[in-house]
Amino acid sequence: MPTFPASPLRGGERTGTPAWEPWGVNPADSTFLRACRRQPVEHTPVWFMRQAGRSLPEYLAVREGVPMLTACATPDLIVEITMQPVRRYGVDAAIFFSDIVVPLKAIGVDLDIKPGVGPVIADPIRSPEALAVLRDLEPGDVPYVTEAIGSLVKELGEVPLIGFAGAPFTLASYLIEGGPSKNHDHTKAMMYGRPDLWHALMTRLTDITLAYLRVQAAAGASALQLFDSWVGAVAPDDYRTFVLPHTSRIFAGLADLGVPRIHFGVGTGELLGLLGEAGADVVGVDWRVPLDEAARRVGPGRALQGNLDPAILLAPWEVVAPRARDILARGRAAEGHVFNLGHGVLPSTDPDQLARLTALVHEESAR
Ligand code: 1CP
Repeated sequence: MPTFPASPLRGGERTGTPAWEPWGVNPADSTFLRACRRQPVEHTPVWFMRQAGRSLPEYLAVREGVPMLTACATPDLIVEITMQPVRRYGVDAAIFFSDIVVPLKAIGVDLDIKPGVGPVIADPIRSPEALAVLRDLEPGDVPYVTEAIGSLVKELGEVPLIGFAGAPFTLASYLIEGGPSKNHDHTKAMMYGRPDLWHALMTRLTDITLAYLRVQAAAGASALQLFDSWVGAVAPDDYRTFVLPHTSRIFAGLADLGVPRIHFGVGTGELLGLLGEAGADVVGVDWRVPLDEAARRVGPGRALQGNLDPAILLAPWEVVAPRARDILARGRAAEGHVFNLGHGVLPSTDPDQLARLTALVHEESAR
């Protein structure tokens, strides 16, 4: 099997310039980007976290025999898989097909994505010496990202493309634990017990994440989502001390790009105000807090994204429809609302449910 390709490009070219203009079709007026910017929209835009992937037969077909990290480094596959849910559902945004550990792999961290498990790190980072592996990321480290985004922007036309990265806390958890974790024990042990090492690690990850998101915007992504999936494990005071300085630096470091910045985590009900403070334009909300209450907690000046429990899609459509209507109604309390799930699509989801949900959101939110 091929491994991650060598990087033929080097250097800092192409960072910093949003690149959707050159092809003459500009998604800037799309419903999705307008909602992110809290501008009036004709209908509530909708996309689904993990909309590409194991719930789609066409995904399973193209992934057959191809390891996940190989798929993430193969532009033709990235383009095809990213387009699949756009073709099937008519969602209002595409999300770049990749994984949060791709930039770490690209700078040389020894890791793999194991089927049915997730990211596994060969040498977990638990000492100052181990930090040395986390060098800066340069655009030339991820030429397949730049190439795939360039092709996608042409193919998508006026449908915006969301670029993404894992947030420092969530990346740190994988790097310190060595893989997926329920309680993040080693992660918290470092955070509480070795704050200097913790902040040094978070600072390295912040630099890498910022550079990686800027590469995606330079290549043409028209919004950027930061996935801090596991940060709900942290209490608010600890978030302020150990996480907020780093996520704030990421959002501040993207401000000049002019693309909407989305900030998402799971189990973040008690952190919503702090997520708003971190500086994103849109705060993602999981299914545990109703959107009208989330709007109150996040405060003014932010749009919201969410928040149907992905497990509801496993129930009959008669159960799904009123839940979706309730979310649309509560979403009106926010200054802008992007309909989404409260976390990623579950692998056993029937794609027809997502097709019907997309249609319901479009029809019933029409102004
Ligand atoms: O072999 C396979 O098919 C691997 C399954 C898989 C897939 C399809 C993984 C491993 N990642 C992905 C794609 C992926 N990862 C996307 C696709 C784009 C889309 O939305 O369509 C995205 C956005 C991610 C991001 C990601 N990876 C997150 C953040 C989002 C979230 O769901 O919270 C996280 C936490 C990961 C880690 C990861 N990668 C893969 C798995 C199974 C996991 C989770 C492991 C765990 O439970 O800790």
